[in-house]
Amino acid sequence: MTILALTGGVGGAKLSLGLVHILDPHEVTFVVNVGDDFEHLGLSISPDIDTLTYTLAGIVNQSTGWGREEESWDCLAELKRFEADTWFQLGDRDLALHLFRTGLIKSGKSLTEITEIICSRLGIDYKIVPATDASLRTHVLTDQGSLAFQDYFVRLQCKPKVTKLEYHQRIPASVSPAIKIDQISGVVICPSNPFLSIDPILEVDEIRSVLVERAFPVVAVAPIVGDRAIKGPTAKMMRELGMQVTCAGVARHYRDILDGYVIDNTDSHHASEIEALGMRVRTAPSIMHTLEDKIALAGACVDFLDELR
Ligand code: FO1
Repeated sequence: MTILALTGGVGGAKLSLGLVHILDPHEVTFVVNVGDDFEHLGLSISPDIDTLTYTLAGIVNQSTGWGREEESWDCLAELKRFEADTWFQLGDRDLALHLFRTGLIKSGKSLTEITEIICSRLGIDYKIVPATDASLRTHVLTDQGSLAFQDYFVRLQCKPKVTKLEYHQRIPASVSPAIKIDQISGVVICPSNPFLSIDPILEVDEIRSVLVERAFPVVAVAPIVGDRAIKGPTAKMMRELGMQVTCAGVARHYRDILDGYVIDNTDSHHASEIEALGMRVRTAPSIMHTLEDKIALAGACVDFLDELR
């Protein structure tokens, strides 16, 4: 039996790092968002998979939370000379991974198989699995029109006003074969952006339906503390979508799939409002600065799952 951790982006990778310090590889599977994936300069790029892979391998750039540590930028500088697209920062070491992945995709391997190969070459014993091997792409509808995810997020730096999210599937996306639905003992939804990181995972029908009809507990960690996102544009997007910008606003968004919700200590005044939605609340320090913070929050999630079982 295994816990699934649903994750995407930098906030998700932080809690995931905490989880690997308290769980063995057979006890947790990381299910990663692929809505951010795109093709750029002819390369297949899977940013959220790479953020988690680099984090668990201990080679992530600590200041950005994505990309490689000890990076160099010679290729990007040459691309600038050709007046190629350089708004998406691809470092030389990171490029090696994209070249490797793109070659394997061209040879017919699935993203699940490729991710497993990359993890094993980087010495990661844990299972990192894309939510689906099919094409599932997040599009952000804004006051500047419909934007592909990375256009919105990186090129336009989340400035356009969001009106709606869409998740485009060429064919109905089926769950990655590496996710064994009948082996799930619990689910942790990491404090990732609900619309950009978690909802695309829940767009995979089998994943959403197993969570709705669950035979195991599901807990989430609030990505909002006070009226601010722990990281990134979550609070701005919630405001633009007309949602209440508090941890309770996110709980309402997830209400069909949650048994438990971890909120920051400073937000304990929201507990009764959240419990009225039909879930239990646990308070914990949820801002993860140090490795100890990540391990403590991961421990609170796993204990909470045990309590709810
Ligand atoms: N995020 C940025 O804000 N700017 C970038 O130039 C950028 C480049 C990049 C390259 C490789 C990679 O794996 C991730 C990268 N990210 C960048 C992060 C990426 O946009 C993610 O989709 C977001 O962090 C959301 O999860």
